[in-house]
Amino acid sequence: MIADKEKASKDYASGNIKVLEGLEGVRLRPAMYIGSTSKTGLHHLVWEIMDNAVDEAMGGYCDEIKVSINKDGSVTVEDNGRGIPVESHPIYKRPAVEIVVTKLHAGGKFDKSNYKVSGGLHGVGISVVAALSKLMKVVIKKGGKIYQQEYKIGKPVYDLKIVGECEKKDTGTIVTFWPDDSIFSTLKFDFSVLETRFREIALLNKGLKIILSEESSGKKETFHFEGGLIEFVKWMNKGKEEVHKPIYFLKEESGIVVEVSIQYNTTYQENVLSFVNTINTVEGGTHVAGFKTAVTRAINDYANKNKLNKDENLTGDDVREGLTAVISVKVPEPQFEGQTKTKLGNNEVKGIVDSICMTYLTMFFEENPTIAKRIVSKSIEAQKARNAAKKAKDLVRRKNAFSVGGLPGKLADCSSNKTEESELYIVEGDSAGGSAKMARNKEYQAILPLKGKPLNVEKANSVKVFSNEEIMNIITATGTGVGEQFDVAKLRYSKIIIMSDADVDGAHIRTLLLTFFFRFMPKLIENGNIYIAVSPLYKVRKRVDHYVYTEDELKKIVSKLGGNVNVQRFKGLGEMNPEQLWDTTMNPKTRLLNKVTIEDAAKTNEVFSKLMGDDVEPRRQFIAERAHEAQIDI
Ligand code: TTJ
Repeated sequence: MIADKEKASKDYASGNIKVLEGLEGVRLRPAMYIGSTSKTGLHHLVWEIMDNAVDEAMGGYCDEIKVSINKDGSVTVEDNGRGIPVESHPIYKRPAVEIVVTKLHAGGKFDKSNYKVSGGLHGVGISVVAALSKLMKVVIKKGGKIYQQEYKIGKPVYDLKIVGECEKKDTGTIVTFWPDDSIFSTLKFDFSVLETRFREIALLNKGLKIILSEESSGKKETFHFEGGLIEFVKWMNKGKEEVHKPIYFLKEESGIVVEVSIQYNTTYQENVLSFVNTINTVEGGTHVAGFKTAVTRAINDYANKNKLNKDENLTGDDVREGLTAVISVKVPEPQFEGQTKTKLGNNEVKGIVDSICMTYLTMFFEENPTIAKRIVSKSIEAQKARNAAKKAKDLVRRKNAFSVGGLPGKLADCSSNKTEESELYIVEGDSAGGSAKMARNKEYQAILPLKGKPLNVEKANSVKVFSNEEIMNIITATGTGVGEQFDVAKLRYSKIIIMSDADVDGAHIRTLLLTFFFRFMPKLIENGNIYIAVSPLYKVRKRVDHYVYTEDELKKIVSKLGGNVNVQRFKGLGEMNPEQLWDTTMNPKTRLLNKVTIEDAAKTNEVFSKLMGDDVEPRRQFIAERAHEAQIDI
C-alpha cells in the first residue's frame, strides 16, 4: 500500500509537504534505502535504529543498549543516552524529534557537531524506518520528563506529549516499531542474525553493554566485553592453537583513531577483519592496506636486522599465514567505495594506519624477541611452502598440457564456448552427477561431479591444496587460475552453480566449496558468478506433480490440495530421475538459483572458520541448525 499523496497533504501542514514527498519515495522504492524488502531489508531496520544508539555510545554518552523482539512482532531499542532533543526546531518550528523521525536524511545525527564519528553506511536515518513501519513509538526521557510521540507510516499520530515524570538523571531514548506487512515479504526477526551483529558491535566498543532478548522464546543474551578487540581476536582463534598472547594498541593521529589487535595461530589461513566506525569493511580499503604494509615491513625489518632470513624478503602472503587480526578505525568522514560500499576510500588513512602500526610493532618486537622470532620463523615456513607449491603448480600445469584441452577427465563440458551463456554445475556425488549429465542441456551446461567432501582449504597448506585432485579439477574447469595468475578474462562459464543435497552433508559441502571460492577466487563471488542451486525437498502428487522446496510450503500445499495426496521425499539429488532433476533444479525457466554475495561468503567463512576446532559435534550441530541460512536472498 502506497501513501495517497492527496490525502497525505491534507493531513499535513503545508510547510511539511517536501518532507512527505521524501518519505513517499521511501515507500515507493524501499530497496533503494534498505537494500531489499526481504529478510535482509527487514533486519536493516534494526541496524538503522541501533546505529543511532551506538553513535550515542561512541560519543561517550551511553553505556547500555537493550533490544527486544516483542511477541507482537515489533522491536524495541532502548539506550541510556542523552535522549533525542525535544525542543522546537528553529526553522520547522516543530519538536526536533518530530523532524528527526519525519524528515528524510535528518537521521539521528541531528546536530552533527555533537558527533565525532558515526556509522556512515547504514545512516539513512530513523525516518526511513518510520516510513516503512505501520506504527512507530518514540519515548524520550530527558530533564525529568517522559515525552512520547507515535507515527504511522512516518506521519505523526499526535503532537509530542509529556506522559510522565522520571528522575532527572534517568535519560534515554526508547524506539519501538512495527514493520509494515504491505512492504516486507517476511516480518520475522531472526535472533541469531541480531546476536551476531550485536556481539560484533559490543566487541568493537569495549565497555558497551548490549542486552538482546526475545519475548516469545524467553531467550536473552548480554554482550559486554571489557577487553574489546583483544577478546575479539581470542574469540576468532577459539579452538586453534595460538602462537602468542594478543598484541594490542590504540592510537589517535590527526583525528583518526586506530585500534588493532593481532594474534597468530598455527593454521595457514589469514583472518583479518576490518571495521570503520564499527561497520565491517568486507572489501577492505586504505586502512587494511596501511596495516598490511606495516606488518610486512616490520617483520622483514626485524628478520633482516637479526639475520634470521637468508632468503629473499618475505612477501605479504608469507607474513600473513596464520595471522588473525582485527583493525578498527574511527574516521570522521568515511568514504565508502566498492561494489557493496564496504571498502574504505579515504587516502589519508593509509599512511596514518601504516605509521602507527609500524611504530608499535617495531617496538613490540624489540621488547618481545621470543614472540618476534616465532612469527619470523612461521613466515619463513610459509615462504618455503610457497616455493614448494609453485613447483607443484608448475608440475600440474605441465601434466595438464598432455590431457585433452587441459580439462579434467571427469568434466562433461558443454559444446558452447561462449562464456556468457555457459554454466558449470558442480554436483555432489557421482550418482547425482550421472543424472545431471543425462538431464542437462549439452549446448550450454557442463557438469563436474565431486567425489565425497571437498578439501577444507582452511585447514590445508598450499602444497596440499594444489595437489588435491578435486580442487585442481575445479580450478582447471573454471579456467581462471588462482592467486597472482587469476585472470577473470579466462573464465569459461558465467554461472558456476553448486548443486548439493538438501541435508546436513550437502550444507557442509556447500560451505566447503564457498570457502574455497572465497579464499581462492573471491573475484568470481564479487562479480556474481557463483550460485547455489535450490533443489526440492518433496514431490507432492495429486493428478499433477508439485515440487516443494520447504517444510512450510509442504504443509500449505497438502492442506490446499485437501489431503489424500502422495508425498515423496527426496533424500538426495541422486533420488531424482534426470527428468525430475531437469524440471526442478536445472531448467533455467523453472529452477531456483541463489546468487552468492561476498558478504554471504565472508559470513559463511567467518562462522565456519570459527568452528574449525577439532570438536566435530558442535560443528555438525551448528551446520544442521543453520543449513537453511546457506540459502540466501535472491
Ligand atoms: C543529539 O544531540 C544532542 C543530544 O542528543 C543527541 C541524540 O540524538 N542522542 C540520541 C539519539 N541518543 N539516542 C538516540 C537514539 C536512540 C535510539 C534507540 C534510537 C534513535 C533513533 C536515536
